[in-house]
Amino acid sequence: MLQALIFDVDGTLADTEKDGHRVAFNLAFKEAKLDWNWTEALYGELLAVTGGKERMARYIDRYLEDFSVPVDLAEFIAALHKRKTHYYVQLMQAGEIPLRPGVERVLREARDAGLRMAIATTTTPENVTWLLKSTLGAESIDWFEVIAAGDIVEKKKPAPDIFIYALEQLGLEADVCIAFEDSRNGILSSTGANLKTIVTTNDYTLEDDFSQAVLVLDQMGEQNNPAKVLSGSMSSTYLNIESIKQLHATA
Ligand code: XBP
Ligand code: MG
Repeated sequence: MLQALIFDVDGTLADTEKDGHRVAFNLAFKEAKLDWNWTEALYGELLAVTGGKERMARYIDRYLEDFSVPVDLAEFIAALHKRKTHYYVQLMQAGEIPLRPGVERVLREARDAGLRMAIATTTTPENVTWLLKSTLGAESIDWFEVIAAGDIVEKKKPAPDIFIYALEQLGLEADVCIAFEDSRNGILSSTGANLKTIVTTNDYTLEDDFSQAVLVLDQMGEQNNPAKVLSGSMSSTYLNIESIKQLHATA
């Protein structure tokens, strides 16, 4: 029997990457007088690495030829990342990024159905709480029994550690839970923790390999805004708790 839903955040609950994280990185670079500019296309490449600090480290290592690397690179990156988080939180506070279609409804239906909920994400914890606060109100933070985020585990997605941590905190086995993801790194992480996984794609992840997913949709959708099934099958025209329970039971 299905007991809990475990959600990724970036790309799954909201389209935060292009107009959120990317913009915040660029603001932090500008403030630090770095002439780095992460375009939408470049950011798509950089998303191969999860974690903002790890992403900057990859950029310095692979994309910059003439950059004189600071003696304490980790400290340099951590300071830059702190400013990036500051700008990202500002964007959330301004309510710049809405939840994706169907997300709020699925969360509310899950609560009404008595399902437990958790979050498993690579992003910084305060980014998650501010997204929830700005879209659903401060009380929504308590809808999630566990918010597993950021540096709480050593190895970020695609490693399964963050989902394993969320399961441990819930005190549940993977087979009574289902995960929601949007990316290849995400599904590698969730299925690595033995979780059945429903994927909603976005512009950055449309071409990713989701062969391990129990269902791939373009969005959760709504009654008046149907989801497109990209792989697998669903009995309803949009994702609801009944269809999630059915997928969990049969997939
Ligand atoms: C999200 C990420 C994060 C954010 C940046 O991946 O990769 O790195 O882009 O967040 P997922 P921070 O959706 O798979 O969890 O800068 O706070 O690390
Ligand atoms: Mg994601």
